[in-house]
Amino acid sequence: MKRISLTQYLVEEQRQNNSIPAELRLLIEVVARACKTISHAVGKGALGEVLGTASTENVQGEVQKKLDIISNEILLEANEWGGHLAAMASEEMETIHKIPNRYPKGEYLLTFDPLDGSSNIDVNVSIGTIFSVLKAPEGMTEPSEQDFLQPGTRQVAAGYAVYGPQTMLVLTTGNGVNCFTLDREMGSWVLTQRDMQIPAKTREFSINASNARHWHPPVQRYVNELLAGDTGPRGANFNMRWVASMVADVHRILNRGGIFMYPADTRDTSMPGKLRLMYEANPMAFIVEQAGGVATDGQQRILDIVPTKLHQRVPVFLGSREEVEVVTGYHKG
Ligand code: AHM
Ligand code: MG
Repeated sequence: MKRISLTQYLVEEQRQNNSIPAELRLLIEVVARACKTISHAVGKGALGEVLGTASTENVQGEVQKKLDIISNEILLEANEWGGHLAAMASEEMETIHKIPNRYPKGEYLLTFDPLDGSSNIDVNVSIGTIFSVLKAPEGMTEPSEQDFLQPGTRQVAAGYAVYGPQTMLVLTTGNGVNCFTLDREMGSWVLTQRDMQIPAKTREFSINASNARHWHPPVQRYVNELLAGDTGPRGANFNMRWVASMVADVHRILNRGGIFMYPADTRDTSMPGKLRLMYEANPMAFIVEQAGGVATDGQQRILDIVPTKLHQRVPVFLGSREEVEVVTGYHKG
């Protein structure tokens, strides 16, 4: 079988669809290379002294893991010097990171969750990196946080890497979703799945059920109906899976369907859900829609939300079209 590398895919995509100009290709390749480095560190585990907790907290008040910090550094360093970016923003940094003056600046903005699924790092369960690419607003001279606050519909690329039994990179530039597997011996990304499609129907759902008592009525109703199985109102049995790494749950859904939910709940109204819009919900929503799925916050399409804060949180319902429509309908009703 002829192997198609990430570089060849990006070059051919530009030739055919004019959708990946050279600077964007460079950006994607640099992010992919950084993910390779992170994958290597993840794979070393205790041998690389990368496991365990650092003595710091991030802007969300979460204790940082050593790998959170290492992965953030790897992405920053890899992306600083190429001339393709104006600034970056990360789950692990309170404010935006401007490209230092010693390097040329480009027209793109990059946001990322450097190491998603932090609670799984030390127990050798799949984790990942999520990223989103925006264009800097026309005429921007000095990048500010405000320049990042664009709705997800403006993303020009998004993707995630999952560090599991295999390391994979799933990418969209707005023309479908493709998956690349890391050939660890050769050190190259090889195209292994073209045009991924999420089945519209599913019998599998994904939610952290330990929060059930805090859920709002539409989520209670929806999940209770699924749990009632073939004698309940849905007339079918549903299976449940929760990895607690969004990358791994979304990756499963891309491959065999399913619905992923991280709703807002009654605990803290200032915290609508757990996941962050700019570098978790938006890139995943872009990928899911490009694969024929749906992503909402219960009320509206995630990609239409106009962000007001860099680290804004949103409720997330995404995956197979029919199920996301049911639970979104319950919210609207
Ligand atoms: P993180 O970015 O700090 O790792 O948090 C996000 C993760 C998601 O990957 C996952 O879906 C969720 O948090 C799991 O949350 P919980 O621990 O409530 O199950
Ligand atoms: Mg995360």
